[in-house]
Amino acid sequence: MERSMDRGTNLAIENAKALGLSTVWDRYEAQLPQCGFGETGLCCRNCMQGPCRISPFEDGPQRGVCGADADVMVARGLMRAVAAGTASHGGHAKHMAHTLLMVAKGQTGDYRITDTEKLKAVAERIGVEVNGASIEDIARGVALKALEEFSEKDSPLIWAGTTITQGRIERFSKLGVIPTGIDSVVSESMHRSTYGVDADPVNLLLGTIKCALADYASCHLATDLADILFGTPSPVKTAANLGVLKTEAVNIALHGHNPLLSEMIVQAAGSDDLKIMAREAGASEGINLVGVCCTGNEVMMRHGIPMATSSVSQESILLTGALDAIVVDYQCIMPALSSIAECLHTEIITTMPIAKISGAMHIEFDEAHALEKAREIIKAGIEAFKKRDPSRVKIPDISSPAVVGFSAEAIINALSTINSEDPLKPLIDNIVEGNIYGVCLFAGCNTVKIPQDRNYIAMIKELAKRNVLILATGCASGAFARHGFMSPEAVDGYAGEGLKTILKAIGESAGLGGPLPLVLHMGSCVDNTRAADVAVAIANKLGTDIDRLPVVASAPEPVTEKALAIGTWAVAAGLPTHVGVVPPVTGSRTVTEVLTSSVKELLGGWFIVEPDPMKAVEALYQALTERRKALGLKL
Ligand code: SF4
Ligand code: MSK
Repeated sequence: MERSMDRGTNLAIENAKALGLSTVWDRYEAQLPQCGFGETGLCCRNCMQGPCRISPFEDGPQRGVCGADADVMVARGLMRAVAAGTASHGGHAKHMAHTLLMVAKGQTGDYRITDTEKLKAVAERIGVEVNGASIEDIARGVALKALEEFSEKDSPLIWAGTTITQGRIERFSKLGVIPTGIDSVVSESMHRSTYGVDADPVNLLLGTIKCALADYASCHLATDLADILFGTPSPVKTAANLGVLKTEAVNIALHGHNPLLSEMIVQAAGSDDLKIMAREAGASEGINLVGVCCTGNEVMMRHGIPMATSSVSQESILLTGALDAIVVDYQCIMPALSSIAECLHTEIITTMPIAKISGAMHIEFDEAHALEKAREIIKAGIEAFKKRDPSRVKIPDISSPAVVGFSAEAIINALSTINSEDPLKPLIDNIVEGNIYGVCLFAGCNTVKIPQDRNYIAMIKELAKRNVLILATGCASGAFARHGFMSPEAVDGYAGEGLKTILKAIGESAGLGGPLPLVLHMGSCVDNTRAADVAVAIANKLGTDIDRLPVVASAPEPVTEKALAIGTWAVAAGLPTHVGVVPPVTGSRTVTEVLTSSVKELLGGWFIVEPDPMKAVEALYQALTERRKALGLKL
């Protein structure tokens, strides 16, 4: 089976073969055929009377030992997956909030408030007094309110209630799915899906939506606090693919999710003594930082650090033989990195007490001494460089230029160069006229189950040709950036006439010296809420709700439980949401029917499950057309 559409990844796979090493694709093939019960969600291990399996055929068992049927089993499994995704984003967000509180209390000298305007805007939105208060007091107020979001309260989550439309709030209230605590809803989801609690599939699905809305709140919170601490992104030039590694530099990859760690490493890498140390070790070009996955997105959009690769191909960067260290925090880090590193000189450096990998070096990160720890990590990279075997270095000469960093604020700024009084007007006018037929947010991962990037490439070519404006986050951004779709140059090659005209007009008026890129990079996975902010602003301005706008979402190659959580809140927000891998729900007719059809009546959004990229384009385009028709817009 074809493994990747990325030439850089394919060359790295060749290196793996030559070295006798296995990659994620070999391990996937060794798993085939995968278990049909697991694939359809018909396997339960929620108690020790199991594992129980339900036969998809009539002649086998139709209930587990406790009596749970297929619908209950599948709905409970989905709820647990969404709870795990929410716990991950929640952990990330809580980490940010604790650090912001440390900054406000003066307990760390290494972090500071970078974007005071955003701090004030968030404070005002969530009801923290700004007038007459010092920056530290405002930061303390915001951090404390953020931390309060995690435990059970007697009021809705502020980060959900203050960032969505009134229409959504009313729908969620009617359905009883408004979350009142991020950690508490995760805990509630684990409780109600355990042995002998909730046995009503529809009730379980409503609980899953409630949990996903807590995921939305934690993502939004994480994005807000990252901007406050490290700055709100604005467009910056960079490059992507394995060719961003340098033979003559100490190459250090930043992988994982939370910018709290990577920002400090970026800062430390700029210090003269470490640069000299790298040169003295023989690296004439000093220290070269590159990004992977969502940490890669965070440092790419704030500092222009190039993106080497993304999720499924994370081993490839080691297989170049030129990576000296890879430093990780948490989420989406394959344990396999450590086995690959055993045969190469690369130092795998874990940093979080909750995310160690056996065989890796552990340098525990500590926000009170963040810069010192970052320097220690870089020094470990320089030491590893000394052990590099030059005869094994094979860096594919492949990289694509990209312009990244389109936060909601950056988009509004660019639009305000056309209409400073009413920045959204040019965007709305072009949607009305059909120059922009609709908007599609691409999110999510790469998976072994689809040749890497195949769906992204096929879908963007077709959607851009049909004048759909493309936004991207997470590893979707990595895919587009590695293939050159995140560059202004791609506009002429792929955009339809209407889209081309508007991207050129905005780019030139915003002083970018050319069009906006074909894909607007909005950041990491938690930054999907940046796209939601734009949709909410448009809906509010038009006095309507998100479920009426010609906006859709797609995760064409999803992997993680986090992707399921995000997909579920995208549906709850009212978006037709495509997934290109069939999630483990097809064992239940009820669950499948609710998610792909009847949820539309309740929330306006629904899941489109379609592995074929061209059929997915047709389904998304049809959804955009239906909405344009309903609004009376030009077709
Ligand atoms: Fe089997 Fe029910 Fe236990 Fe699940 S909870 S393992 S279905 S007995
Ligand atoms: S890193 S969740 S593989 S997008 Fe956010 Fe990429 Fe998916 Fe992880």
